[in-house]
Amino acid sequence: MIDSARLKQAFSRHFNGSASLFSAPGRINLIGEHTDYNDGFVFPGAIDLGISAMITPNGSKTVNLYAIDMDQSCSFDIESVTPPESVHFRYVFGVIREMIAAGIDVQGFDAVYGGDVPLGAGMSSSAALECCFAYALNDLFAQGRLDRMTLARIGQATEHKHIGVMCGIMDQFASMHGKAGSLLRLDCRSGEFSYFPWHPDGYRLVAINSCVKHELIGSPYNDRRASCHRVATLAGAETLRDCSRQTLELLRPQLSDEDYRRALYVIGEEQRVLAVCDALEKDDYEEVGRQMYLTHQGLKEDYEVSCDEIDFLVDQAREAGVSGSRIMGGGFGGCTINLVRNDIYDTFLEKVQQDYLSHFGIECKPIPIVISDGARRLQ
Ligand code: GAF
Repeated sequence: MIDSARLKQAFSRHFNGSASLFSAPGRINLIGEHTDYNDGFVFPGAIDLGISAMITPNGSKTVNLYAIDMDQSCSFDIESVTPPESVHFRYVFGVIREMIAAGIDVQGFDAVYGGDVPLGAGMSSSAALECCFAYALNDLFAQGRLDRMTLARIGQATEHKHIGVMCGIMDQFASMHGKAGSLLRLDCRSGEFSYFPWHPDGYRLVAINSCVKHELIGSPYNDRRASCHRVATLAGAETLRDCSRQTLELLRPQLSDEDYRRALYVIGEEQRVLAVCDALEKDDYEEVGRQMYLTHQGLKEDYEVSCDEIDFLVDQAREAGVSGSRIMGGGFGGCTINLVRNDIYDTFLEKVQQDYLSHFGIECKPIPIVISDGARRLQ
């Protein structure tokens, strides 16, 4: 997380008085990609990178924001329904609108914020920002009245209505419910979840940021969602959660090849999440890794959300004997998530960084994963 001394310094440069400190994390996802908006299962965990904010009510009707990482300021009236020009500030604007819609009497405030979760890397920097502000405003203006799931849904509604990304609930859910040392399995239909202690003896999780930026705003993510919806509707189901492989095969003559392959991936991914849960019960991390590679294959060939740089990183992992590797998050660049045996960890990371640089002329960045707590007040 960003150094709180840096936040405090920035706060006193821009505003007066003291403020409370809040933070919310980004996330990883072990398996269960693009299943959340299909009412399926996901397996995320919060990480030790995120967004922190110093916030104080200012007794007026004006919101004043300063984003450290961009060195940019923005002010707007709490009642304003005109979104700020900069997309970045629309996340906070959207959270405020959605909190007010949920009945919270949000008043003017001053805030300084920044973070260390890499932007556009598939680690949910935007969910961290939404959850940090949703948590803080709930604490400051509603005495914590809204529960964490409601706050997660406020973050999701912000994406839908103010950013234009029709995302599922996974990222905001993980940022709100994370627990140090545990992954979470969420049933996105019922909202039920359980914590899975994550102590893979002999293995480590590491993300590798390809440093190629994905852009979910615009159509590719929403197009995938629309494909899933078309197939589900044809199957007479609300979502693909209720569409079996057999039904998909029966419908195949009526589907475009693209829609067929999108649904094939999602239905397969549902099975893989359950297979990973079984493997974890037996501490069988080689099987967990095998399922991760299968997920990548599906995301690359059928869901088509990978890219050359990411495929290169996954191929390198396989060649080095890494137990599991796949693209993580929405796709179109970003990170791979890798399950690596301790004995090959250092040599793998050294070689993959060298090879990536000589192949693409870009540096990739390994990010060791530390499973951490969800959104919270720090001071
Ligand atoms: C993005 C979305 F925000 C999530 O809801 C999820 O669909 C993910 O892509 C893919 O699993 O992070």
